[in-house]
Amino acid sequence: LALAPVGSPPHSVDGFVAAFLAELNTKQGVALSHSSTNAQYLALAGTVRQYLMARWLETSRKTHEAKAKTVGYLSAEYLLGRQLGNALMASDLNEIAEKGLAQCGIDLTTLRNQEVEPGLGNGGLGRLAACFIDSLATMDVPCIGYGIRYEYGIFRQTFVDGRQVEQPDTWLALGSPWEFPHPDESVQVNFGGYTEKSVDADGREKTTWVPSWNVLGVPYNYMVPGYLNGRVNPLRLWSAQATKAFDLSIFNAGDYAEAVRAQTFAENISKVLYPEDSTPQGKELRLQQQYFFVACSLRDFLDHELEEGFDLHDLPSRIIFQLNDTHPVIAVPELMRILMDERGFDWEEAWEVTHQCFAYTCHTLLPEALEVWSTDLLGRLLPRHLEIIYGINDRFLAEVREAFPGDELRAGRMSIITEYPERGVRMAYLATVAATKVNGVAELHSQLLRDKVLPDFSALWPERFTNVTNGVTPRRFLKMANPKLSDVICDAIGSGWVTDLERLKELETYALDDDFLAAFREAKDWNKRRLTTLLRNRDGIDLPDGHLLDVMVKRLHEYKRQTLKLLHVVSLYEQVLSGKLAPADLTPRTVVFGAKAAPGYRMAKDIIHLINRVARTVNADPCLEGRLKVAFPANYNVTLAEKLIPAADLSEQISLAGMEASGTGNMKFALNGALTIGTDDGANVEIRRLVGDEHFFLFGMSEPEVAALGARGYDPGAYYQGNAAIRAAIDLINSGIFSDGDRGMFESVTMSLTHHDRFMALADFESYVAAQARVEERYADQESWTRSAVLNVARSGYFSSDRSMRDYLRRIWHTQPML
Ligand code: 26Q
Repeated sequence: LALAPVGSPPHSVDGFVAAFLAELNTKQGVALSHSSTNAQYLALAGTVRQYLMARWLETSRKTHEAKAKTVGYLSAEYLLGRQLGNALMASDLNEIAEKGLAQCGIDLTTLRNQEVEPGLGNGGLGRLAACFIDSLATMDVPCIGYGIRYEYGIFRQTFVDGRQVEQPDTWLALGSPWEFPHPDESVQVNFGGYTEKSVDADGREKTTWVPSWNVLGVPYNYMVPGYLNGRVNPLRLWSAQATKAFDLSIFNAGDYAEAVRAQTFAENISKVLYPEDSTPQGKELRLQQQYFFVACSLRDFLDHELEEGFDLHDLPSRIIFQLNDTHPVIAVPELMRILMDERGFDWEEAWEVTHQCFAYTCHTLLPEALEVWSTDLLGRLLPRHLEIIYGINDRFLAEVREAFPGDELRAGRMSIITEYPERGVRMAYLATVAATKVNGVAELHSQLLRDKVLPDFSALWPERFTNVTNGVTPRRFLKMANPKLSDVICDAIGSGWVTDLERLKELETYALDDDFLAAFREAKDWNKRRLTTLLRNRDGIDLPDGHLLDVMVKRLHEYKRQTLKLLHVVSLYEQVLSGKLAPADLTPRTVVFGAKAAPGYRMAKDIIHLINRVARTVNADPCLEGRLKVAFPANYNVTLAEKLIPAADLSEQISLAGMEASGTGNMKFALNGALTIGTDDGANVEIRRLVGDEHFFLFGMSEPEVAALGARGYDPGAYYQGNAAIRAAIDLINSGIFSDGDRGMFESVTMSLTHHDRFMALADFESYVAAQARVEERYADQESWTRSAVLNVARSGYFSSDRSMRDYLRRIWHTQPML
């Protein structure tokens, strides 16, 4: 008996109100008159879910029926941001919900603000995954996002006396209305134990993995709605639970307390997101997380997505797994293991299929950020996988020796196994050997990946390497985050840009239209007022009117050079203090920082402390006449980004050239009409090329210049001695003026700058200050500034994640939209 899938409530205010009240009464169990904001929010989410449900079921049916090739996006992180606004937008329910709720005496904005964002990622890489799955759904491409349902996402940052203090992110505490748990589709994941060799009836050697413990992966489905197109793809996040075997037989013999302890042990696996570190620590739990979600995901796809009896030799026609950095690379030996040990493939057959099923994206250039797992740990946790990795390496090195006979040095350099500082598996090498394609995330980054990180591999397999420049979803980061500018754009060129961002080009002619410029500026002012209200309520920060809003928001890392921005601020302050600069000659400016530091990254935390202390002193000093302010709202996240970015005038993208793989914040700012001050790094290179030199403030050394200076020997002390402004700024920090007279408080930061300065902030300082002077000059001419801002918007269509997805489809995945 084929039952039709459930229908949606009627797409009308009445239909909506009926569905909403039914949710409130029957699911939340409260009457409207007695309902809390949270109950109302949960009921609203449930209502919106009802509208998406029929599309979800229909998408799944259609995809299975077509046996379409699917993208399996494997990512340890998804930095989704709030769901409600996106779901309303994607199902065209905004107006209806607003009116319907108003009839119930409820303000939609209040309910939106009730939502705690799922912060299941650290920063760029996790947010990129979220943008990509949005674009794939919007482009009608079958995709399953696979990841981990962390019980605690990225920590909540607070400041205590200006220092970062982390609080657990309890995002699930008030309910999680966007997920559907499916305990019925749970998957068992094995760990530990040993392997056994035997010979089967045909005389073939067979390996059996005898694990020593296991956990259960419970899938939680999230709906990923395409924009107004009826498609709803799944995001499947795995949660770890103890299995019966785990708590009853292995750890205990009727000992209840021990059984509960074992349960906790299992559930720790998906307990908490690891904060990104400048140097990965090789923590066992992190490896458990990686294998856990990857094993669940492969099992899920093979057993639940493919039809019964599917011939796995044809697997590449049905799936391409995209590895979001090396975090999921253990999927490679896992698929090999399944094909050989469970499905009877021989090595060559299994390798052929595995190779075709994976592609790898690298997101870094910093050598210390590349993951290496000790063979000790791997062998203990996943003995069979380590054997397979050795097998992959042996065959790979044989190929290298054949291609470069006698070149043992090369074979040593390329080995997946390193011997120093201990024997370990270089996950980036494993990924590169396994993948059909390896890509960097911006043109410069992909070039440096080929030339500096993996040169031997690109010599061996030049055609394997490619670039796909990152992008951002215009739905969340322009239409939703910046409704005023979106209206201004729609009034001029219609609404096609929302799914075809290159159409923003049509705005170019409006850059000379006074009415358009006025409307554009009005939208920016509205965004600033909205931000002012938010920061007053959220942080007790007041933003002065009429200031240039200068924004640097991103994770705190030395290579990103928040200290360069800070030195500029300190230098301006010092010049006023010492009488070199009249306060009246300062361009009124508010510098906004937003940044989390990894909890174990000492220097990053010291820099946060310093920024807060500088802010405290500068903001309180009347000598500046209120013309220079520093704002550092705590806990920068997607929700805050959506308010900050649309309000910004100036976007700070000032990493040392060659260090920032791409950046994606840079794209969000340009798309929202901020001008960029930036180095020739990551995607800045492409932004500048597209928006034009006159509309971008370039400064600093180029990557080759950085390399040359490094080779000559860089001496930051010489810049400190030789540049009076640098010296005065650093001396001011060391004077104790920001630290109640304590001259040693920020020694770690100033000593690092003057003695090591690994990221050459001092070398770029003069050029940066000169570029800031050009900023001020341009900003003084509001008309010219606004014209540049408009052209930034008009020329940023390339940075849509829809375009990134088209590039992946064509160059890497070889799949098509279903349309
Ligand atoms: C690794 C091991 C142990 C614990 C944590 C980690 C870890 C987690 C997250 C390491 C790195 C990350 C995230 C990296 C990241 O966000 N990279 C950024 O990726 C963006 C998307 O491609 C780029 O735009 C940025 O340039 C890049 O820094």
